[in-house]
Amino acid sequence: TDTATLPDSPTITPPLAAQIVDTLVHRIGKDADAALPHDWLAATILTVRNDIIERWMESTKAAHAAGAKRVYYLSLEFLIGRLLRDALSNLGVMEEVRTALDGLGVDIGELEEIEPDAALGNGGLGRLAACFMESLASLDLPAYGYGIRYVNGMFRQRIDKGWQVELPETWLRYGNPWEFERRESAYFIGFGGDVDTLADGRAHWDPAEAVEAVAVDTPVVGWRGKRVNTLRLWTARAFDPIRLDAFNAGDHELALAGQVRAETLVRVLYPADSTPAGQELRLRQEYFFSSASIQDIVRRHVQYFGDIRTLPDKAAIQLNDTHPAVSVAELMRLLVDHHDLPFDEAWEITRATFGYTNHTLLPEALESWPLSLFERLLPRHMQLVYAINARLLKEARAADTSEEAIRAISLIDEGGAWGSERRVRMANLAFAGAHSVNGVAALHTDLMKSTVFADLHRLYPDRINNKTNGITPRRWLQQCNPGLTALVTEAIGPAFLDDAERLADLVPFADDASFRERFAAVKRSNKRMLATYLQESMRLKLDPDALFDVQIKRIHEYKRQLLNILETVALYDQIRSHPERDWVPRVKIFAGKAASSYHNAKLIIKLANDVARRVNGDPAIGDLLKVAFVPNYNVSLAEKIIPAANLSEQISTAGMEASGTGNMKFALNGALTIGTLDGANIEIKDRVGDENIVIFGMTAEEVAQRREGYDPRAVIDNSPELRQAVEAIASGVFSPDDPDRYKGLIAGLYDHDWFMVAADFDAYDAAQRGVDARWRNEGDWNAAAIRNVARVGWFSSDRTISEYARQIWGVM
Ligand code: DL6
Repeated sequence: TDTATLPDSPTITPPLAAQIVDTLVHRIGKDADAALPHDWLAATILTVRNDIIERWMESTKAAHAAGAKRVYYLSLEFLIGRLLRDALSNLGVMEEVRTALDGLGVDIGELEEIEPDAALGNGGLGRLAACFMESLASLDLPAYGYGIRYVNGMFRQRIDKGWQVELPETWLRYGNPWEFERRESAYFIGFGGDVDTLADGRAHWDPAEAVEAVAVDTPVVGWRGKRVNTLRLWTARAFDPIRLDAFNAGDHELALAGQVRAETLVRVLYPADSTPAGQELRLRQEYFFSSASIQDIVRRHVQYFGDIRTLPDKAAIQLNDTHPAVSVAELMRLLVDHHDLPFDEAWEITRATFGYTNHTLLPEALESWPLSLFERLLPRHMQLVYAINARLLKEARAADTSEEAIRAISLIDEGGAWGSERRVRMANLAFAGAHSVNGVAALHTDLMKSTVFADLHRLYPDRINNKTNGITPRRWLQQCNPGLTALVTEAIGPAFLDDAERLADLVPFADDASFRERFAAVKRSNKRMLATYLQESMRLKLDPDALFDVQIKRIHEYKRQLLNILETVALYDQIRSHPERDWVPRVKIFAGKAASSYHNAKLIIKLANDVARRVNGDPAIGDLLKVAFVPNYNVSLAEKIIPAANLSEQISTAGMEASGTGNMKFALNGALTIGTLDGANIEIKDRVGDENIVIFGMTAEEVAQRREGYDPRAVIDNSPELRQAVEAIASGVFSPDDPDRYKGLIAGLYDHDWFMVAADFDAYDAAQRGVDARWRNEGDWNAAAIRNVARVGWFSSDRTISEYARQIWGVM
């Protein structure tokens, strides 16, 4: 085509359309006539990437030249989602690229839709890591993210007759034009074997097996392209890709076994976010990526600064939960065995370098490894853990700590009860090896001090601090909600694009009736787009004027999707019994994945689907109530649903949700929260004001008190609405094909109800009817929604990262 013709003078950059076609021809090997959509996608990415690479190199060189301290964020999960829109928008070239593609007859929207999600994470923890990477670049802070390049990320969820089916996610099917393999950055990672202790206290570890970790880099573009940082994900390779002796002897499987074993390490993301892995592969993954990252950090430091003892001045390493906690022992090993530092000095350096973030208090999610497994796989690290523990317990004894507290502080859980085995406690190792230990919301941090880390906190009272989570407003407002972004810009100017807290300038507009109408029109248009999408993808017809009530997140009993479903069933019953009443039309939207081994979570998905089938097919209900379980929840789906939500469900049992970040995304997009006083809901309430949020249920303290003598059966019997809903589900009203399907689930409610669903039901139900009443006053509803948008700028991850940078990393 004409546009492919390059100008004669090489000094003039050809127009963008010509560059894209040139890339298509010379890099992809197709012409415009033969190109398929994913060829156009790759050509577009490779073309805009040129500019990104230049900025990337500049960023790296400037950090070197300045001798800058770098931040290293170690995380087993990065839930990135798609990158094209993010990169174009942050570079400010979205319109230019759209126009160029238009001219080539290619719809950029279609390209955006076929880009696979990089789903290298389970949920909140992984998505937080992705927001943090973007904010680090936006704040111009030199940083590396370190993780694993999983070949298959978070599984693809299909809903088959209402049941979750897990299918492999194949995001790398067409290659990944964003990434660069760095064959020169490769490290030896050993497992097993023996340790020889040398006379000087050092040790020589002779691993029984080893793999090679190879770096694969993805550029992370900050807002306005200010800085480009690196997300370095490790892939694994066998040192000997093939054993020729075995191959020539005819044993082809054995010949390739080493490579298969190496690839297994990076094959799949562990499919749970708060259940114990208990599997050797998981520990191998953790050590593999921790060791490669720490070796890389130490190598870079020595190369640029010479003296390993200055490491804490030039490197801040943040452990995203305990998954990388073995890094503490790995750094000690390198310092003591490879850099010949005395143990005490190595320990000072280690503690000054690491920070640790805790993301959950759920006991089942606090990682610990059977000591026998840890010792077999990492014999030298086991020795170091013992040595660190001896030091730790000596300090504890010197501080007059009781024997009971000593047992809680120890890095080793001595087991014993009912013959349980000894285990290595990763949270205690991370706590001991870090100068800062932070929680992710105010309540969570307080609970860390009074529960799981109470004894460690008493010993080191200055170590625990709070860093309330945040979300990047680029992805979660500007990119996912262009309509609202344009409206806000028109009202208050563009300053909020650079400083989300300037959204506060919008507060007075809540009282402006004409602005409220325009705000409502944007929301309605987002709802219409979502309704069209759901009509096309699920063949479900929704009324865009109904109240869109949304609960999207991992399916977990503590998040209480069951409470929401029970209330839905109660509402369904009420509408059927009293059709004459003035009901507010509602659409209940659910989405989320359950860990493949989590029986009750999968049953809750089935229940949501069973309820949806019955309610949606009931002509007596019409459009007054619709229920949708949208399959395959991921970042891209969240970007479609959140801008269309009116009501955000954040209804965890108080004390159990560390923070939540979905709650922030919804509020930023003008949804009202219905929620418990849990996690960051509390801080959202403090900022948006009591009258702009719907709070119900027990506090964390009340939950703890209520457990004593809690009798859920009596509670259910005393609540006519709850009893009716529970009995309907238990008796098979929603599962006529298998009337006993939910007997066990409901029996759990009667029997123990650990998550206090029954105890909070009436308060929740009343709060929902209060929501109906508020919804009827459109002006007031929209005013409250606008105040939510205006007052949650503080939850920008730029604010969170600034706090980490100043108070933990010392880089700002
Ligand atoms: O801090 C990010 C995110 C919080 O917002 C959620 O409340 C919390 O549940 C989540 N934690 C995990 C736990 N995984 N582990 N271990 O994902 O972290």
